[in-house]
Amino acid sequence: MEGDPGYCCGIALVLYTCGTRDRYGSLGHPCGRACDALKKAGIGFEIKTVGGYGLLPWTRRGKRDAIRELSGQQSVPVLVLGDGSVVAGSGEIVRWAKTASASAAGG
Ligand SMILES: N[C@@H](CCC(=O)N[C@@H](CS)C(=O)NCC(=O)O)C(=O)O
Repeated sequence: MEGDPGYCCGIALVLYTCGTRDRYGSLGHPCGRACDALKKAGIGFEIKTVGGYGLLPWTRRGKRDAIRELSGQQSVPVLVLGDGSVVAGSGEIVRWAKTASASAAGG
């Protein structure tokens, strides 16, 4: 969305999550927490899910290659900004969302 922090060159933000997507954010699910923070900050984004489960490593085979290429590790959430830069991990994404919304508000 034009005007959103992180939106660049006609490209929206993409948040890679596990199959649980944006659910259980307030209950501490990392992908849900990242989604909650972006929504609270009024930042538009598209969710793309990746397959596989950490507890069943063989289920991830070939399904986290894009995440590894983007972030050098294979866990999600991973946020890709419109200019191609990458914010990895729920804590970093929450921090980025707070800072981005504060700067958009002129603070
Ligand atoms: N410390 C990380 C943990 C993230 C995490 O555990 N993500 C899960 C999905 S919600 C995951 O990708 N686990 C590893 C896996 O499924 O391979 C964060 O808070 O971002």
